[in-house]
This record gives sequence, structure tokens and C-alpha cells, in this order.
Amino acid sequence: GDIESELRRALAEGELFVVYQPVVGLQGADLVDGRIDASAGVEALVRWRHPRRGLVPPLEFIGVAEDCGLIGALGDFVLATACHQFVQWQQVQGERAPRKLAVNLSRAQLGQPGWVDAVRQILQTSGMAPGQLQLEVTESLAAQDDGVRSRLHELKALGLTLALDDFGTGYSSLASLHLLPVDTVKIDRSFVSQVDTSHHHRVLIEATVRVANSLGMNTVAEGIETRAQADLVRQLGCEKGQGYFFSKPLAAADVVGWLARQG
Ligand code: G
Ligand code: G
Ligand code: MN
Ligand code: NA
Repeated sequence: GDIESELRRALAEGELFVVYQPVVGLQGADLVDGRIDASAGVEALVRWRHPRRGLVPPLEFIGVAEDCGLIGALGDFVLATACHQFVQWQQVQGERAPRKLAVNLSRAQLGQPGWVDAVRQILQTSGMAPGQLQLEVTESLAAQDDGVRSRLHELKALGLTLALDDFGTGYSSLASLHLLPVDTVKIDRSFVSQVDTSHHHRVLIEATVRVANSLGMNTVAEGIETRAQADLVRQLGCEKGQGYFFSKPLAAADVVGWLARQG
């Protein structure tokens, strides 16, 4: 069948699942010794294991879900799954569990009437502390209009925090950061991947960190693949980092083991 009916079936039959990529604390890290703050957090990322096609990348089905109205169910599934998993880590691992959970939000979710109530409901049933949840929105989404911005404020009123994802790739700029009710700026990997080869990208990251911090926001460098990149973004002041250098996205069952191995 077409991808839409396949996706509908996948949601019903439990073919979607969530993986978790560690987000680490960089400041105070000793990258030579491999010392990082490994329990800083995780980002939840949805996956689809199709019985015949194998793993279908999110880029091939998130847009479809948005267009055909399945994004609400998909988004609720990811948020509920991740929140329940996070609370379970906290209960079993205590101090050693991830301390923050980041979940990606799509444009269409924010437009759905009643969606903020659904988030409140998921927080309640999972027992997730709102302060430990961060929702990630993209620049284009956050900058969109007053309606979207007031929706973001409603979310923040639940006690959770917001991150601006893929920063640097969209239309908004450092000059408009102060307009957005976000707590964290996630610097896109297209900048991070060139931090060790391009002076220009270094300067842009440094400026982003400085502006974000002056607005009371913290920063995450995404897509760190080498120690040199990790070292540089740390020197440029990024509080946190994420990328294959630290860990690829992990199955839920592998997160605790990964954390324990970081010493
Ligand atoms: O995990 P991966 O790198 O393949 O993700 C590709 C894209 O899909 C990224 O832009 C990521 O933000 C997005 N994505 C992954 N999981 C989710 C999700 O649960 N919801 C939404 N809206 N986007 C997601
Ligand atoms: O748009 P967003 O930042 O949510 O996308 C996250 C995506 O980036 C996920 O699909 C994840 O698999 C991918 N990713 C995470 N770390 C790295 C990395 O170090 N290099 C590359 N190329 N992709 C990464
Ligand atoms: Mn993200
Ligand atoms: Na990103």
C-alpha cells in the first residue's frame, strides 16, 4: 500500500519505536581522558522498523505524517514513550539516570487544538517532572507567527523548557533570538562539522554562544563527530554537545550501559 496507510498500520501494530542519543556536558570535560558529564541528557528520536523495507528514516515519514494528519498520534506516541522511559530510568538508576529528556516537535503538532492539554496529560500519567522535559522546535516554526509564539508560551507555562533546533539553517538570525521563548539553542551540525576547518564557522559559533548566553540561553553543539570538534566547541563556550563522537542514538535498553561505561 502507499506510505500513508503503511504508517497508519505501523502505528497500530507497534512498528515505531524510540531511540535515545546522549547529550553530554562539555564544560569541565576532559576530552583526552574521555571525562564528560554523560548524564546531562538524551534526545528522543523516532524510528520505524518496517517488516519488509527495514528501517525507514524519519525524513521519509515525518512529512507524510504531517500531511495526512497522523502527526498528532505519532507525536503523542513518541512523547509518551520517551516520558515513560525517562521516569523508569530515574526510578531504577537514580543519580545515574539521564537528567534531561529532549523531544522533537513538528510544526503540525503545535497547530493542533488541544495539543497542549495532551502534553499536560502525558506529563501527568508518566509522572515526568516538567522541568526535565525539553521540547525542540525549529527556527522556521518558532519564528512563524504570534499564534505559534503564544502556543510556545502555553507550553512553557507547563514548566517545561524549549530548545531551538537546527539553529543557523533557517531564516531567523541572532538578531531575532530574543523574540523566541527558548531556553536552549542547538547549533546545527552543518556549523559544527566545519568548526575545525573553517575560521568563519568558528566565529559564527562563538557569536551564537555569546548572544545566546547574554539572553540567558544555553547552547548545545550538534553533530560532533571528532575529538577536535568537541574540543573546539567546548573552547568556544558550548555548554553541551551531542554527536557520533560521544554516541550514536541508542536503543532504550543500551542507554544505562552506555552511561555506566562513561565512568
Ligand atoms: O534521527 P534522525 O537523524 O534520522 O532524524 C532525522 C530528522 O527527523 C531530524 O530532523 C529529527 O529532528 C527528526 N525527528 C526524529 N525524531 C523525530 C520525532 O519524534 N518527531 C519529529 N517531529 N521529528 C523527529
Ligand atoms: O534535526 P535534529 O537535530 O533533531 O536531527 C538529529 C539527527 O542527527 C538524528 O537523525 C541523528 O541520528 C543525527 N545525528 C546525530 N549525531 C550525528 C552526528 O554526529 N553526525 C551526523 N551526520 N548525524 C548525527
Ligand atoms: Mn533535534
Ligand atoms: Na538539529
